[in-house]
Amino acid sequence: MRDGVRCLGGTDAVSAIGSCVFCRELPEELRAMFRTPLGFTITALVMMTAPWSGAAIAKDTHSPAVETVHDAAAPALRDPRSGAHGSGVAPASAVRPNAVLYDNGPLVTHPGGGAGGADASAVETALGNATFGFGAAVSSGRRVADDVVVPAGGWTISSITFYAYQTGSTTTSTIDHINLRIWNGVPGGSGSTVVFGDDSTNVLTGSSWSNDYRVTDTALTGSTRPIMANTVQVNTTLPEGTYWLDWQVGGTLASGPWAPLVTILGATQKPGANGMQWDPGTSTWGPANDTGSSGAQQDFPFVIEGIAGGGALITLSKTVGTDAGTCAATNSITVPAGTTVYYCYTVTNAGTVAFDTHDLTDDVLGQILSGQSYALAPGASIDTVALGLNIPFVANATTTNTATWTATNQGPPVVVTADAVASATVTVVPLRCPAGHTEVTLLSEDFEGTFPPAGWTVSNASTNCVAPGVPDWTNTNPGSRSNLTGGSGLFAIADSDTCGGGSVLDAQLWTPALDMTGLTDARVSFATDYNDLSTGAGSDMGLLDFSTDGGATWTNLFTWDSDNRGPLLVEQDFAGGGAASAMVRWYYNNATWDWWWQIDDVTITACAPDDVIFADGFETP
Ligand SMILES: [Ca+2]
Ligand SMILES: [Ca+2]
Ligand SMILES: [Ca+2]
Repeated sequence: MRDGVRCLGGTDAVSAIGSCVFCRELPEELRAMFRTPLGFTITALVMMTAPWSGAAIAKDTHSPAVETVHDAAAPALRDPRSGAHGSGVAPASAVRPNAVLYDNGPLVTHPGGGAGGADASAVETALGNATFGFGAAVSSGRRVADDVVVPAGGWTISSITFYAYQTGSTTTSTIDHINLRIWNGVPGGSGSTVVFGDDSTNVLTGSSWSNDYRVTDTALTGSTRPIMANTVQVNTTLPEGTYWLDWQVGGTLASGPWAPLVTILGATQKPGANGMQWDPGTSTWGPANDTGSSGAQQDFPFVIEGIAGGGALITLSKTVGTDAGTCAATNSITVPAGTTVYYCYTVTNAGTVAFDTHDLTDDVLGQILSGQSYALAPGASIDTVALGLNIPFVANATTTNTATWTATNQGPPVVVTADAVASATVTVVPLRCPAGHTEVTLLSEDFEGTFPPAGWTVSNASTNCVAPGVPDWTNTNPGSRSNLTGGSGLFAIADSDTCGGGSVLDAQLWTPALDMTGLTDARVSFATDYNDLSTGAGSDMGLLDFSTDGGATWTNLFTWDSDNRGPLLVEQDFAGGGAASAMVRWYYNNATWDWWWQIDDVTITACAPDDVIFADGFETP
């Protein structure tokens, strides 16, 4: 029908009654001329055109920003007395928030004053307002936004109810989509970021008539705009601050969906109203101003449900160790391949809401807890060992796994959840020895006893030391230095600095001769601090050598001519396997009143075939 009409003076159509469409306001003196038999006063003239071949006036084609009382796009003024729309009886399933944290403002201006005794939310044209609703349709790309202040202590939000209508709908909801973003500031403003949601995911979980019609103050019983209450699940915690909700609505009808305004009887706007609308044409947010003569900026009604005061919050730690039945202290360990490690998860209630049910999922280990009942009060902690769980894992490769613990309060008044994530890493090192072999330790020395230790040899050719002999390899620490090696307690040191000017330090420290017959993969390891003074030929040097003939001849493993400061652990393989008389030496050479070399915690290991271990009695059958 509307395709056949054009409004005088432009395309600013207003409303339709039956087959008549009304546009511009008529002078008062002409209105009486057009009083209809039904009692309607015609307030505008329409020029019929036949045929009408231009663009339809239907508003949705053009994605208008608002639906106004001057807008004829929808069957706006279908005779409410026809009874065709709206029963006037609140549906049993009407969404009624039951744990309200915040209500952004009233929508109803006439409780029980609408069609069939339902509520009415009236556009107060008498005050110069003209907007039924602001466009927020997915199909139009428009969005609306409004602010909310979360007080100190924060909120755990379970759900938010938004309001929308589609002109011409029945009281059966046609709303099928809401997407929601929550910003920590003005949408799109500098420094504002989205802290929840996105602009596409449908988070609508329920929609039903709110027992309220959007109408005008001159036709309170209109029933073509039943307002639907639309609930979305949020389940998030917001700390104190000012936030903006920014949402969009989808429906199955062509009109809108439209976002009705916060409406207060006798006022053109809610005091301080600052609602905004997104214009996809210009990609800007603008004030949601009523298009009537009032021009008043509006707010949008919404209701937030949840729990106040810090809300639902948990923290999770995940540790891993090699002892069953205990919670390890670290989340990072290094083990040989094939080691069985044990994970432990500790959750702490860091919020103000008690939890009663727990789920735990690990991306490597799978589901660990499912619907576990445990009363976790605010401030309390519980770990999986205490819950009776021993969580073993055979580490054959380096593994970092991440777990998510979800704690739930099953309500009432509302169900809230909190999640926390934690990771642990098991670093797997290759086995020290080849298959069929076991590592054996041939020497272990921490220099805490007499010096040189039994079987060790100090060989000095130093000259002109202030106290000859003393600063050579010793554990008496003549320079009163700290153990800088990474070891502890006493250590071996050759101290050129203490030897004094004019001295030349030339000092060797030999291990005992070791029988490595039948062994392979010899390795020396030691903690050390080598402090070099100058570099180049003739300067101070630190040499690590080995011998397979009891010290008659030596092979150099490395020569240090620059700093290798501690704490430093050196692990050096050497070709001593199979030798009947293998030795290692530390040779601090040509130090002329330079610095020092410290070593501590020397071990020499090798690999023995398992049958040799048997034969040597390292292990009893
Ligand atoms: Ca506001
Ligand atoms: Ca020591
Ligand atoms: Ca040097």
